[in-house]
Amino acid sequence: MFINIPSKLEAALIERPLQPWELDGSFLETSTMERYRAELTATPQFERISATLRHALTVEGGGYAVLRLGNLAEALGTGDRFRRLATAFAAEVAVPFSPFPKWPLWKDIGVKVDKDPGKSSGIGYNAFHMDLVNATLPPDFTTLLCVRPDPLGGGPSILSDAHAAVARLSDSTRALLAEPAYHYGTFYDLHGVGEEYKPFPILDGARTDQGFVRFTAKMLERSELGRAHANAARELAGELVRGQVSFMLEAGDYLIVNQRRFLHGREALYSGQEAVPVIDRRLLLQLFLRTPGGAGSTA
Ligand SMILES: O=C(O)CCC(=O)C(=O)O
Ligand SMILES: [Fe+2]
Repeated sequence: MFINIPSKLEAALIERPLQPWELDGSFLETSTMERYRAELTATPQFERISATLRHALTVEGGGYAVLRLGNLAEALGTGDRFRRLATAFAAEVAVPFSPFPKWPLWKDIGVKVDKDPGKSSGIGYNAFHMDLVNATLPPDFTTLLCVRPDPLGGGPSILSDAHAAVARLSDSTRALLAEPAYHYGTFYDLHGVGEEYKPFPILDGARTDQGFVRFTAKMLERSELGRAHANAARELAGELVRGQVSFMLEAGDYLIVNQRRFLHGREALYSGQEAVPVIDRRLLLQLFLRTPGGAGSTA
């Protein structure tokens, strides 16, 4: 689901700089959200685009969207003015927050050639996952703002409908996935996402069309799992790949993913990243959102 910004709205957004944001702990302050909303509601068609965005993220079968902010990035640069606008769009969906006390609201995801290639900012295949999978209250939405795509042309994003993938599995596989037999990663000094969840079930049981599918295919390689549970998780990983869509994020594209619906990942960057100067490498900015009053609310 790609959402273009009408040129009249682009022109109005370029003319109307937003004020810096304020934080209340790790969450965007309510007064900032109200101020941004009041400013942008006065621009032509903003409310229509905002409604289109929310619809794409919550409609049956939906769960992700790409706002095409490339012309705005070109006009404003990718510094504060542009980030405030992206923050204002994000705030139309839910409350922006940073779970990492040491990071600003937007976290850089660059390219590190010596990191585990399959992890965030690595150069390899970043397998299907949800962000903060081992927290009791993962962010409702994860968002990625593309500042620079891979100059060598690699790294398309991948998305897959998690509940559709689960629905294609057998009852016995689903029963294994509903057992608290899975674990992944470390949990240290995180805000606004609850407690460490270890071990966790991938499925919440009851209904398959709601709630998180608490999954990361990275655990297949990096966590020690029992054989039957690992096989069930591997089957789910296979179905996610079978149902995937993939597309390249361009400069200024803003991908928003409803973590209760879709899982995300990224294909490998093109080989030869070592030869690309750090300042020219792919760069994304990541921001998380919390639905106020939702199951995950801590505000
Ligand atoms: O690099 C990407 O496109 C995805 C990164 C990602 O999913 C993450 O860091 O959690
Ligand atoms: Fe991610």
